[in-house]
Amino acid sequence: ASASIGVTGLAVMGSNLARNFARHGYTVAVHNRTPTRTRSLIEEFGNEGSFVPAEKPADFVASLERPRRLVVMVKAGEPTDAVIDEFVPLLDPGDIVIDGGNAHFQDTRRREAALRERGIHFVGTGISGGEEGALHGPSIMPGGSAEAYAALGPMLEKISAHVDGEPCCTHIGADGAGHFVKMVHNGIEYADMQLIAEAYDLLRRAAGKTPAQLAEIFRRWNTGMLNSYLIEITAEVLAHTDQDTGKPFVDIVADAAEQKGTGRWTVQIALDVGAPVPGIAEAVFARSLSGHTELRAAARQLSGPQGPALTGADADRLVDRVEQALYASKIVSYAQGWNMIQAAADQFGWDIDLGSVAKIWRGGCIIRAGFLDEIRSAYAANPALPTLLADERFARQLGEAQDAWRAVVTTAAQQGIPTPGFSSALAYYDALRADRLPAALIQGLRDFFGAHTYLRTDREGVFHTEWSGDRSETRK
Ligand code: NBP
Repeated sequence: ASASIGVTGLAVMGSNLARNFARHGYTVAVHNRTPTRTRSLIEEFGNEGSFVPAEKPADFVASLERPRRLVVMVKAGEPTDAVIDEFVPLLDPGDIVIDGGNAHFQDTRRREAALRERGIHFVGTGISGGEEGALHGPSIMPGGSAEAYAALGPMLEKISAHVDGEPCCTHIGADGAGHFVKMVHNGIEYADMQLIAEAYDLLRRAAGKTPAQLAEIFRRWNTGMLNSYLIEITAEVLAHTDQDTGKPFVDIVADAAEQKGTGRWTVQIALDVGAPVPGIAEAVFARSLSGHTELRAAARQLSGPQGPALTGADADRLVDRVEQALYASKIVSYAQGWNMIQAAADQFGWDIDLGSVAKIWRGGCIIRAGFLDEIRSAYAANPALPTLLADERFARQLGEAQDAWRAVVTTAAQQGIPTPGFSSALAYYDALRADRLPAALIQGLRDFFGAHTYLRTDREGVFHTEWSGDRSETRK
């Protein structure tokens, strides 16, 4: 046995991760169901470090030092179960199976429990950053036992991205915590992209900016409070010209956004854990709506507002306002994501350090941004912060942005341009800060038609009004 770690599943993610380990000086055992992938990894990149290729699972396992560390990097779902079933009989108590795929956290909890019975550690690990991240340093979110992390964490930390000398990898919490946090990362990524798309749409249609001008605007924004990877690549995509037609690239791409499922999971599971994430939900539904070409075709003749687009100083003012609205809405969607992580941690008994989640997303992952340092500081100042919106600094920034934010939502409505992300974020902000919500009326209606009862503001107890009788109130 000579390899410190093994990777099975050598499609783009697995082979890049294996190369990343090898480039950091680890001897890496490599295996893939179809051996041609293993061979081509060795042929193309074998000289980058020390690899031990194996075609048979038994040889692969035999080449690993103990405790064995075995990274599974295959398609999530049934393929992951198939690989676990194939390898587990070859392993011994104390060995560590790491699932780096995009698993559903409930699958991870199930697998962790099953392997724990056999004395084998299962580390469900979120990995973000796409193929480039896997090769050059991703953000890594491992779940599982503290004991497994002690034997594995230093290696993962070494190959992760680093910001200010700190690794973008930390032990998230027990069983499914790592995959849960990775899922919320992807949900926030959906929300970020939706807000960026709304900013683009509004400035293009309401302020008449061209894709080339917008590329410049996003480039400028990337030097300010919005500084982030997604803003940076937005400028790149908007500046790109289609080589065939000479048109802006953004104009030749079909306007139906696809999704692989982690955004949808985030929303489904948010409902299960009782965490309101309307910003992420709007982003998932906006993608879904964009793909419904039959609905869009049927509704195309519906009338819209007549008003002309903004010009001159008005258009430029809208640019500045949209920057503010984008930032404020971003704070709101991150607050929703963190709130969801906290809700799940309470429900599943995970001891998650909310500040360290921000810390490990500062580099490597798709939502990496300077802004995450501020989230980290907010939790450092108050680890029990109930919502990011209550942090003094964020509260001040939201207060400063709100006039521009409201003007943007107004302009969008007047111009007939959909901005579900901006609008819903503003509604969330206004709902949280409201003294009274109309939920009181909803409770009254529920009691009227279904005797669902209500609580009172002034007295303990559960009450019902005899709506169909004398309207007297009884305590239940
Ligand atoms: P894919 O998700 O396309 O999976 C391909 C790999 O799974 C191949 O190695 C394939 O082996 C193997 N595999 C399958 Br499919 N069924 C198998 C089975 N029954 N038994 C054994 N192996 C099986 O690869 P990927 O895009 O590299 O992603 C790997 C994981 O990383 C996924 O879970 C993905 O969600 C996650 N992820 C991807 C990204 C990204 O940017 N692509 C980012 C973060 C996480 P074969 O060669 O024999 O067919």
